[in-house]
Amino acid sequence: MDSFEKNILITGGAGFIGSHLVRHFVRKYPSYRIINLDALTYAGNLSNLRDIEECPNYVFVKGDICDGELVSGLFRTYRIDAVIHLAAESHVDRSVLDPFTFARTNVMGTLNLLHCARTCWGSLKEGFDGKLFYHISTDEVYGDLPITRDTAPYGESFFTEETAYRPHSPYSASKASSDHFVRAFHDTYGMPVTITNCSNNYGPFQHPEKLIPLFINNIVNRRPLPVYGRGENVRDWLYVEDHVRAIDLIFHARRSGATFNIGGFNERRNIDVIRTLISTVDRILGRAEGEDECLVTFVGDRPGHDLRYAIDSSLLTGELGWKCQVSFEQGIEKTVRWYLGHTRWLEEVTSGEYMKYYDTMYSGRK
Ligand code: NAD
Ligand code: TDX
Repeated sequence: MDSFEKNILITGGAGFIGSHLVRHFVRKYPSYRIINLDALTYAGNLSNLRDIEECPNYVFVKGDICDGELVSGLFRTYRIDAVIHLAAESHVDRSVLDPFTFARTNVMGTLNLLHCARTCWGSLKEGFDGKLFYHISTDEVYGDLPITRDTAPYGESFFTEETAYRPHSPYSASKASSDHFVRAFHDTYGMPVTITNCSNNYGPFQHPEKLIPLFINNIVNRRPLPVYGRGENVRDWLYVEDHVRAIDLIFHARRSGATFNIGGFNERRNIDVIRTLISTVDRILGRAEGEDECLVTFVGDRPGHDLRYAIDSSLLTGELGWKCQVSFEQGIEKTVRWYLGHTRWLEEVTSGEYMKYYDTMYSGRK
């Protein structure tokens, strides 16, 4: 049990970013034991991690971050040294329909993890020495930015680590609240914490409720592409593996109390992202150029739709030397090819079939 150099609790490791992070840590750091705690909601899928599930430094636990007894038990059993907390309800549209679920998981779940960490670490001789609670958060906590130019970057202003919080959606309000709790545990109890606020991720294993995988799937199947409003909203896109490399660097930098913004300086209007997806899918499938442009369907806007996100990540690039390695063009090519090659995964996720499978296979498995 204690032969591992570090025991790291990663929450939400069966989700999109979490599964990339778990794989990265399990493979790159065989001396760390990774304990993946995930409730396997509709967004969690263990087939994202099939290639590492037999690794000796990997443990999966199906459970809810709101369950105090379970989480405290994990801290004791595995002598957790660090938490990288990703488990969350993550889809803005769902938060509009059901804000309570977002408050429960994102706010109360985070508070429960903090409380268990504090209680467990506080009872040790060494206290908080060598410990870290790292919270993975979003740029959406800062609200949105104006669009003042017609070409990228679409405005003069960017979110920095000093930007005041001004969340608009129930999702971003819940993430903002959880960030505040994490900082409160640092300021009040001296818990070593780090927070990162990242822009929109994309890549393999992202749930097809989100823009990029949803639209790839719809283009392939020639279904309408529901563009909210006029498609003029701007997002700052980052390939998921670049995010994971940033998390690795920041985790090991151990800057207690620090916040870093993570973004690719890669702003795109939604409509331009959609046109890139159409041309990429059509080219790879050998369809005539522009053939699927007719699928674009402008629909009613998302309530409270944030206009523009743009991250200034110069603190991270300057202080820790992080650099985005995958360009948007490369990332989209890899992502489209991945989804085209994983139609069974997409079918399982869209039909909910994977959840039935894991209910029987994994419930109670540790
Ligand atoms: P996701 O929805 O793909 O995955 C979330 C995971 O959390 C799922 O595996 C789910 O089963 C698990 N989960 C949900 N509720 C849980 C609970 N109560 N207990 C235990 N597990 C639970 O999300 P994602 O896109 O991978 O995002 C991961 C984290 O990164 C989130 O905290 C999100 O706010 C943050 N983030 C995401 C993005 C993005 O673009 N996707 C950008 C910045 C920050
Ligand atoms: O069908 C759609 N049509 C559409 O026009 C969908 C699903 C989205 N959109 C628009 C809304 C946004 O402007 O595309 C943009 C991206 O939408 P999402 O993929 O839902 O992402 P977003 O709302 O920007 O939030 C994402 O990035 C920040 C993640 O879901 C969050 O978890 C993360 O914190």
